[in-house]
Amino acid sequence: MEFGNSYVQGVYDGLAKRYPEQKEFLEAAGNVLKSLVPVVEANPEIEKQGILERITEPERTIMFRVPWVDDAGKVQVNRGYRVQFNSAIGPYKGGLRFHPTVTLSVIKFLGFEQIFKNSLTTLPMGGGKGGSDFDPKGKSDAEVMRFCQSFMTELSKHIGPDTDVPAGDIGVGGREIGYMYGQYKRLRNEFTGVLTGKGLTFGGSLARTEATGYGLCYYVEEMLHCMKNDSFKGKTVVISGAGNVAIYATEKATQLGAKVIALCDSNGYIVDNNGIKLDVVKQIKEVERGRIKEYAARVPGSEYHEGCSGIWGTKADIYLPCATQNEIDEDSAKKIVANGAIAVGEGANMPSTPEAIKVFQDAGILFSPAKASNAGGVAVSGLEMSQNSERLHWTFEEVDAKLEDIMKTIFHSCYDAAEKYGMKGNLVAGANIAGFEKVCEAMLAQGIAY
Ligand code: NDP
Ligand code: 2IT
Repeated sequence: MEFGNSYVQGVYDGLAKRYPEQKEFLEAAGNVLKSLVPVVEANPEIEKQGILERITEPERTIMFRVPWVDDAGKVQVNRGYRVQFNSAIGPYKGGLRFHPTVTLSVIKFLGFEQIFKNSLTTLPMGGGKGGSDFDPKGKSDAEVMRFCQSFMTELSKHIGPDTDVPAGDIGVGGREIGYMYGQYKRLRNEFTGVLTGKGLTFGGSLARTEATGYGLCYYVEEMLHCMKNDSFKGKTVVISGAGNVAIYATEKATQLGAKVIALCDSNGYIVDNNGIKLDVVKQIKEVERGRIKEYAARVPGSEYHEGCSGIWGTKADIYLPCATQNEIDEDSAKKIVANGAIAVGEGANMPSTPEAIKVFQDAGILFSPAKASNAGGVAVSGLEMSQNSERLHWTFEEVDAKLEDIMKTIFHSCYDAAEKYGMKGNLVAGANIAGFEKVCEAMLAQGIAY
């Protein structure tokens, strides 16, 4: 990667040399470093104080063995991770991902992105991420419980309500958070807000389940309004994924007057030109933990196609990738542009490859980067921490109104930061810069330990 600045180039080249196998982390770090070149050039303290070298190296990386017993009585072993990336502006905060593709590189990319995302929310949260290569798919409830208990037995030594507060991500929802919370409480004899995304009966926040998907739509609505004098109303929308983020993005886009016509899982995608029936999707995915293919069998007039990438060939006005990283490559991006899209809003973390982002930017379509437009989940996690600290519950309406306000504020921070550095309309650069500025200021103020 070329940066046109010798300091930034040196930082990136150093990372590439030290972590040649960490493809996802290098992709995320390269993207952020590229946006920061004008900031570095305007502020010599950044180089002098080694801010970029420090911010790209986690404060702490914890890797551990997770042994558990399956239903047949056999011992299984997975690997657990928690990367505590940056605590300059608050306790480490970020989700846990349980998926067979989890590696240190994946957790590092997610933890790195989380630093800037959490800063953008305006709330006092540092960046972290964790997870395991455990695959919850096809496991019984009892197996998932034993895995979560074993995972937390080690993780509990490293987290705490004022130290590090994990939450959900791919493969970790209310069920897993509940089992992990129970184990933490058993081990520590403490009832604290050590995890977010908890059940509503034990400290969870209303609207946390909906927050990422709803927040994504609030952000995109504001982007459409401010940059194109437009809105979701009357638009067709393609959404990838069929999990937590995709489901609640579908719900909010529909409430805002759009018609969502496609969803997918890792096996294939469905198209329903009459508009996705979300009650059917919720029944299949949230209640039965089934496959999205079932939808086509239950809803006449809808179709199922094997394979995921075909979803980007489905014509729509707005695309919201909400499944996983690098799900939109250059070819898929070209299809989206050829379909006449007006906007792409990232719900998943880093769903578009750098080549895909270039295609969108060259075509002049609106593009909102993940760390800005999917920050609603962690923002409401921050509000859950506030409620836990004051031992109160806020109403759904109160949390939802705060979420909408935070998402609009994030849009304007990104827009304004891009404009300030001469890149008007480039929300990728704006999000990286606006997220970085607060963390950088805090790091400079706190000095380093000799
Ligand atoms: P879920 O586990 O609830 O759902 C993930 C969905 O994406 C499932 O439908 C899954 O299909 C699909 N998926 C996963 N991997 C792939 C793949 N390789 N190819 C195609 N589809 C895939 O996770 P979430 O909805 O919580 O997370 C989705 C994305 O949003 C992730 O990138 C996550 O990091 C991000 N995110 C989540 C937040 C949250 O609050 N939950 C907050 C901010 C970002 P299948 O069932 O077949 O695996
Ligand atoms: O990627 C993310 O922002 C999340 N998975 C949510 C993290 C959180 O702490 O709520």
